[in-house]
Amino acid sequence: MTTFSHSPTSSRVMAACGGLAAGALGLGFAQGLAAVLHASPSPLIALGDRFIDLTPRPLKEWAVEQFGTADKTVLLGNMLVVTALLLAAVGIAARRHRLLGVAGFVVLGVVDALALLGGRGGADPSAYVALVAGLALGCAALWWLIGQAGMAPVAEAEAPPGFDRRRFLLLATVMGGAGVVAGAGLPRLVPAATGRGGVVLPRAADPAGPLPRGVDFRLPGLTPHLTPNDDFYRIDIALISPRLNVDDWKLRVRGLVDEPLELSYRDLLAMPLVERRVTIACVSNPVAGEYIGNATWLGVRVADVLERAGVRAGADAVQSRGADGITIGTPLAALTDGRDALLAIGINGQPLPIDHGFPVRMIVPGLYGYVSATKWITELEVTRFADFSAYWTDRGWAPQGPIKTGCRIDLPGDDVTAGDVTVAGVAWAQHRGIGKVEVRVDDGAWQVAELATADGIDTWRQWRWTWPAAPGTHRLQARATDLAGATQTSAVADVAPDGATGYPTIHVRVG
Ligand SMILES: Nc1nc2c(c(=O)[nH]1)N[C@H]1C(S)=C(S)[C@@H](COP(=O)(O)O)O[C@H]1N2
Ligand SMILES: [Mo]
Repeated sequence: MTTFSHSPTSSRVMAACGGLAAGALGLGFAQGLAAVLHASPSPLIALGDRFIDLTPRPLKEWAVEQFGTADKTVLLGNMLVVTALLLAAVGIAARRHRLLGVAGFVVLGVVDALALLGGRGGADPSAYVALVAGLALGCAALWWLIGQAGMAPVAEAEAPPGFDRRRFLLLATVMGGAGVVAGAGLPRLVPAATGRGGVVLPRAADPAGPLPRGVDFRLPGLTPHLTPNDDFYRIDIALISPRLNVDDWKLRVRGLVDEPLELSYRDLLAMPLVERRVTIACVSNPVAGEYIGNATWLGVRVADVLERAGVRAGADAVQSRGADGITIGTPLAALTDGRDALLAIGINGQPLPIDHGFPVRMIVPGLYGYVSATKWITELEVTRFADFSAYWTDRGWAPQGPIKTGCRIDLPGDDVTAGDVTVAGVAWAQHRGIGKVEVRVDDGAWQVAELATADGIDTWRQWRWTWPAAPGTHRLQARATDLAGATQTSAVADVAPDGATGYPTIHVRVG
């Protein structure tokens, strides 16, 4: 057995380990308890949510640009590192006086409680229970552990009597490990975490019908007409996707309605199911970007649900809420004008993946996701645009977000051989339909591309054009025109506040 050498530095490191271990135990227990109690958000997620919500737009855009959809993993990682440093600091303080350590944990707990309090649409009361229970456990663990070391109250120069460093580290490791096990393990004990595995999608009363012949040129490297679920882009403010259970899920319909409703998943499935192919896009999709995808959606018409509740005169908007706390404002007209606005339960023949909104999300042809595509949806509030402002509107994005006509050049790659070269891509003008796509080389005349067969007006449309490519480096651009004859603008605009514009451009070296 080694006995602790009494250098203050080493004692400080020990104390830091103690803070970390006791903190991990408390935090892990609180995280686990939150899962068991179905408390949302958990202490860590509450912090992350506040961080995401308070991040200024330029920083957020920078993060998305740097890390893409991994931005959340990076944020979670950073949060864990900062939390660990804070816990270690509290441990060092506790070495001076155990009460100082307890005070440190309490301060961290209060910060988290404030995050819960100021969070999106209020936290569950049980979230505070989990936090307080974890805090109490953490404080007790710290008190005990530091006491074991005989560290405090001890003057720095004084030798802690009978301190066994190895035993202390063992205790700290066991304690921290128990925290990790509680945080990671307890949530797994919660029965039927989502119920997704047990969902069998009913058949559509009104199916999408087979894909028309010729919608997909099937060219290697060209975006397929239908986006596989695993390739579908993901954008949301949820640090961890809410895991909802179909047995507990409810959709409240309230606001300016004759009769407020509460629909269960079963109620929803009992309504006529409609299946439609719709291309959805993110307002943050840069010109030629990847935040767009086309899928077959199965769901109930939003209009049918609203009709059951009876929309009152004067309403012009529906504010929907997601279980991650988001609010989304959609024009009432887009939900009731006859287009296929759905409360979707399925995508491409599967129940919605958890990341894409299980069990129910909204899909509205023609509108960017931030004003229409509410995932993990829990509420429809019929209201007036004048009476609310939604999550992204509060952060400077436009209250209304119709999708702008656009296109992308997928082919060819950077290097080709001189001769006939296939240029191809997709074009979209949701709910207006694509009428024409043109390509030009080095600012030459616009050449009309061949269009794939249209699949309705709510999906994108593939296009291709054969380019007699001469050696040299060339600049290719494309532009789309909708069925009403309106061509996408050449004016270059950023994604904020209501969607990027400009012609997609590629440079190709012909050898
Ligand atoms: N609950 C919830 N729904 C949401 C969002 C969100 O942050 N939370 N983001 C919206 C945005 S901005 C887009 S573009 C789409 C993306 O849907 P997807 O991740 O399934 O592609 O979801 C929309 N629905
Ligand atoms: Mo979006």
